[in-house]
Amino acid sequence: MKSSLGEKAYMIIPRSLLDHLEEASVLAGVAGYDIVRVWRTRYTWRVGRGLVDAIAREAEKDKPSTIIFYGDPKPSTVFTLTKTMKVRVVDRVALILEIFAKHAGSREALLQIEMARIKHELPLVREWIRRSKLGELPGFLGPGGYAIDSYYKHLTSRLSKLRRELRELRKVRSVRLKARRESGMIHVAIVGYASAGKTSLFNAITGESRRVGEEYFTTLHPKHKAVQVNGVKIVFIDTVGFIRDVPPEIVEAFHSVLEEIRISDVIMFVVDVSESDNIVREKVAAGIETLAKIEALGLPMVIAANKIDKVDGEALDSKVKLLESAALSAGLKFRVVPTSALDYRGLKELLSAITSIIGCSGAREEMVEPGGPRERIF
Ligand SMILES: Nc1nc2c(ncn2[C@@H]2O[C@H](COP(=O)(O)OP(=O)(O)OP(=O)(O)O)[C@@H](O)[C@H]2O)c(=O)[nH]1
Ligand SMILES: [Mg+2]
Repeated sequence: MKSSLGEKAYMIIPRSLLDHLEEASVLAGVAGYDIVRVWRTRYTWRVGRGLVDAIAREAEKDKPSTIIFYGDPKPSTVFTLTKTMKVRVVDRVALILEIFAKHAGSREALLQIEMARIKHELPLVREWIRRSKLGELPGFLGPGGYAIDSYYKHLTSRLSKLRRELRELRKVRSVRLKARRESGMIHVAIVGYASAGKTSLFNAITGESRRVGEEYFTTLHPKHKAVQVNGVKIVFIDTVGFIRDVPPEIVEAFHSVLEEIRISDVIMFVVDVSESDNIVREKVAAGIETLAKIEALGLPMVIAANKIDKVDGEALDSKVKLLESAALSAGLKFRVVPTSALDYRGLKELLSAITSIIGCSGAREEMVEPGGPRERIF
């Protein structure tokens, strides 16, 4: 994604992740970078000497402010790139955390993201300290050995302070969550890969008008809205999108949102079925993996096979089969419902599936009542 206002950046992408180049560029764009050149590398964790020199030569002309290494470079690789190029180096985790930091919607989210960023930075700072002891520290990037030592101490003490503050905030939240459980209302967490159409479905069901968009991470803070379905009050929760290979730092940064998912009664898993079989398979696997990490896989799940307005009948059948087999092999209790948030197809069936999967409606599927203000939907 190009933006004339973005910071000029280079992207280094490992060959094994070339299929993800578009996703990487979208994320870079959302984080505010304008990618002026893309470099391929053989490894996900390092860059060969020849490539470093080639990049450095071009960087003399282009003068990028940042290099995004869309992989998991070792601290020593980041050190080498920074030292040779004299620019900031951002890896995949740091890039995603930058986006999250820009959009954090609550104090808790902000503190969690800061904590994740510090934890991610510590190994890099340790590498700088190690190199400074070896006398390799370049003078151009500011601090000498002593300054780096004290920066490290600053980070670790900030980390303890953040831990304390988050512990307090969690106490407040657990009181709120307990009240939520005692309210007796059914909570449905809308989850799924970034851009699958979670917010569009949330809006269609609840009559809200939250922002939707093609770019990833349009939604970063959750929103609750209650609607009446089959005489049952159901609270829908719109959440942040998943992405593949979510690193533990990022899962942790979203502890508060993910906990909301974990204590829900039903998971509504939105999948964009207009994409290729391979992409659908990969994104479903990424979603299942994230749900497993947050211990939410045991919950009943309704899978919304979304964007069917872009899929023909035969292709849809095979997509539904694909979703069913992925859910079966993950051992889920699930139902698949084809939907379109665009023309509202399948929404009535989606709501019926939700109420029946938790035993609220039994065979009364035809009795779905109007939900939010947009009564025409149902
Ligand atoms: N054709 C079609 N487009 C859809 C449908 N649902 C969503 N979209 C489009 O897909 C894009 C992403 O929709 P969102 O609702 O923002 O997706 P999201 O899952 O909430 O995305 P994030 O919050 O970024 O994770 C938008 O451009 C929507 O207009 C659908 O059923 N059909
Ligand atoms: Mg959204």
